[in-house]
Amino acid sequence: MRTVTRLAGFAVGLAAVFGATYGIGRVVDPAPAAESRHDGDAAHATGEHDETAARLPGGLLVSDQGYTLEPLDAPAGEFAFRIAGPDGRPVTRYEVAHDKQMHLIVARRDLSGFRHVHPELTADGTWRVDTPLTGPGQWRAFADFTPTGGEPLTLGVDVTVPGELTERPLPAPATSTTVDGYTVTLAGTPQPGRTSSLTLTVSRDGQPVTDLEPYLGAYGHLVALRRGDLAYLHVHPDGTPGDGRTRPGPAVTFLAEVPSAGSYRIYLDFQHGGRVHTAEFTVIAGAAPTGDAPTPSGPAPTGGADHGTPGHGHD
Ligand SMILES: [Cu+2]
Repeated sequence: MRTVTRLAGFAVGLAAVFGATYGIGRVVDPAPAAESRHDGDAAHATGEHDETAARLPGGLLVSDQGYTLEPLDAPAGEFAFRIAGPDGRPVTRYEVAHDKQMHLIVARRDLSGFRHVHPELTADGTWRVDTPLTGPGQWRAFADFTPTGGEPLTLGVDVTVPGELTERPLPAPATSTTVDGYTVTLAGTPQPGRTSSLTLTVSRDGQPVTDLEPYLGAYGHLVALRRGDLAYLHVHPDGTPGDGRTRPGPAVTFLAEVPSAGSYRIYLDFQHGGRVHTAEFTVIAGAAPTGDAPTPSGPAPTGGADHGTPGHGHD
């Protein structure tokens, strides 16, 4: 067990360095396809790394603004990490954002297995949580936090869980899915470079759900991960519970801006019946918008898994 843990930790280090370089290269390089032969030059082609980091989407860097995400050896069944601060010591003081000092989001690199959990902080600056890594594979862990005296940050690190790996294909884009007996529909398509409205509507047994419960200070939380590099976006709803205008469902509207065209997996956390549920969608940013009207959304190849009926989802 110890050996496995150490090996996994070593792999984490390698992946983290690679991930950071890759993220910088992607953004600095104006023409990735044409320039890809010059990988070796990309890292030192510019002295603007700080500016570059400021423009990057969240979650691509393991270390930013002096703060570094460090996974730690942990007993089986537990995930542990710390945030090293600019002085190299573990950070022990954090601001509360959305009811928590630390939001830990994990997903496999194939965008399956998403979990959003809240670790416990111990006095020495170690964060611990029952492991959300639910099976073998290459995982990305995102720590979303605000250190006291610092800016909000999302740092990301790769974590390998040994075992037989089954790569899951990204599900086809869809505007409806089901989870735990709820049907969730999505209206709106994110467009790169500008704010787009995404409205998610929750129903159960054909009835709109009008008594969503606040979860972390909102009726919904939306995380989007970009296919290919898992760039991270955390989007909050337009309106908060108790503001006099925001209703507890069935619709929750988010204002999202994605950093580029491409495929994204979006994850909606909402609470009802005392439990948190997560509805997942694949969306293609930059595609023709899907309006509020239930128009057929183009050719939409659904791989035969969807029968084309509203409200029908799978998995
Ligand atoms: Cu959270």
